[in-house]
Amino acid sequence: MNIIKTLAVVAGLATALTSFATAQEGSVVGFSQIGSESGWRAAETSVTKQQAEERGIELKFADAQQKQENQIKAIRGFIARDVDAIPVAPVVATGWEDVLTEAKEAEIPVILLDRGVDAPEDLYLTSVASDQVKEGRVAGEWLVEAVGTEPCKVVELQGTVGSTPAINRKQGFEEAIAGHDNITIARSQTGDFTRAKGKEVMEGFIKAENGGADICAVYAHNDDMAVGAIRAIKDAGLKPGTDIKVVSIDAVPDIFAAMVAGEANATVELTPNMAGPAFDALAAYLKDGTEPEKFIITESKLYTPEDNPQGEYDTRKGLGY
Ligand code: GZL
Repeated sequence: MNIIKTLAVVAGLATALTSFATAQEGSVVGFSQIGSESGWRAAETSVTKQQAEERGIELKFADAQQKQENQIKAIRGFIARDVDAIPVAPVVATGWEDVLTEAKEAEIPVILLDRGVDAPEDLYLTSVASDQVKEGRVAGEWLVEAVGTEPCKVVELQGTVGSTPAINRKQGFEEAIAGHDNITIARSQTGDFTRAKGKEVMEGFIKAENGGADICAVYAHNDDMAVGAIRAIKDAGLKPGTDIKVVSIDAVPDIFAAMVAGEANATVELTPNMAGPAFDALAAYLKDGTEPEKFIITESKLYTPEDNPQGEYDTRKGLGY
């Protein structure tokens, strides 16, 4: 390709990139975040703020303290301010149709982050989330592999009641252990994705199951509840990771620290960077109305103590967890 043509191509690319950035530069978005219930949530918040800053987006941030009514109030506030877009991490799946309809009528695109909603798909521009059923399945498949044909009584720490990750991660895990009659879920209760509640509920499971002697494994819908459960197992004089296997989801630094200590066995990674793909889709939409994929699915990778947990801890620590 001759030098003139090359320069023309480079110039074209530069213009495209500039206009892409310009489409987003100076836009104002209102982010309705669930809260700060877990290390992963804190990382998602910090990554979202950093992604906005890198793009020159002004981010209005609202922390709902895990209450849907606070999210709905925040979204209405963003509509009143006529922001350019509203990213939302919906705490539960139901109860969004009215407020999402109000956003649509105000012609403000809504983007769902990390959780889904039971509402018509035309009420949001796109949804960026993991395949949460797959996350549960990967966790279950690890346990099936780990126990073989040995009898294994599992206790389950569920996420927030009515949230799509709690519903889907339960479904996926049950799919994976189906047909393996030696593995049974003996008790299942919500720990609301928090360490404190995870510890409290695990203490109850241990009391109910012969001081924990009858429990083979704990499956926690997120690492924070698993870390709480590890505390409860140790307080009961048992060894997490050996007396009771620990499998969970998120891949936050502290679960890798537990693996280094031999106290956790497996986690399924959930990227905290849902905002990057979301803002890219928004830029294209604001620039020329390009409609993104309705569902942008992030990767789910299994990590065990064989996967350099110290290195994974070092990599993740400081990413806002
Ligand atoms: C899942 C996300 C969950 C995390 C938890 O996509 O919504 O919420 O797994 C967080 O750590 O509380």
